[in-house]
Amino acid sequence: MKRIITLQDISCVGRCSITVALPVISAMGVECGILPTAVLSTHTMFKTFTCKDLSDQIAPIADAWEAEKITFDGIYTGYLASGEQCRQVCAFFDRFANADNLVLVDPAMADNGKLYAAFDSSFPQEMAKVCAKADIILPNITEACLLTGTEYRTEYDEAYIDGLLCRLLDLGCRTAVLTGVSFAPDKLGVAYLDRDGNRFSYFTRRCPQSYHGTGDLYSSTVLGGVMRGLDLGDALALAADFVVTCIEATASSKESRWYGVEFESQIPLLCRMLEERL
Ligand code: PXL
Repeated sequence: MKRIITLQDISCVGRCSITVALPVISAMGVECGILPTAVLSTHTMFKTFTCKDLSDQIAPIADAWEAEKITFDGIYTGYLASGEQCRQVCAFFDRFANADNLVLVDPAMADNGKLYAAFDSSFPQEMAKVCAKADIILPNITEACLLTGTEYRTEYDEAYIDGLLCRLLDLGCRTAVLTGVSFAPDKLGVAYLDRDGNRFSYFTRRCPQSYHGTGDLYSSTVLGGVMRGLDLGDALALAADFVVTCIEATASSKESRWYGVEFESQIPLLCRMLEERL
């Protein structure tokens, strides 16, 4: 069985980061170790929240793993709480990333044209250094603009998306995947470009609802799929289909909550979708 390590926060309530990655990746048949980089009461979209930054724990935990000769088939990062934490994560990559494993970075820091409230304007350049060390990065369009100093647009054409993908590769990563791409009002999807010039895109129907944590659900499912041996395009498509299913389940649930997507009820379906594609 493949083993990955995910470095991101624990938001105790609200279905994002580790509380999504751990159940989803485990259900996909991949061992999911965690390195909690911060503990928050909820994610930062709530009016009131606490945050204990655990950046100073990353190096000693890495020391212990190195002493125990623990290795990982994948390293996956999501929301990082500070610029200092980005530097600690880069140092972690330098110790644990190698030619035989995969580094996937979801630079979760912004959406809808805006940086999340907890960050200042210097944060994207620290996250860009984390992206530089990745095999695969998965920004949305807002994050891609902040990472590359590109003007954010809500109306765009294929040339704009292509320009963003090229600039993301210039950061240093091997494959850039843009999420939340749309060229038609009723379709939403992803597009990627890699260093060898390979391109791929995949679109699903657009759901009118939007829930927090769908980006984390998407990245976790992509990583699970790739670790199970799907090629990247198949993993991106599987994850897109799964997220749409979860959004629809959330929208039709009586307990539908704005802060998180109801993925739990859909886990058996995810397992079937994965098995069909293996
Ligand atoms: O879903 C991304 C995310 C993860 N973790 C925390 C967040 C957010 C988005 O706001 O605040 C703490």
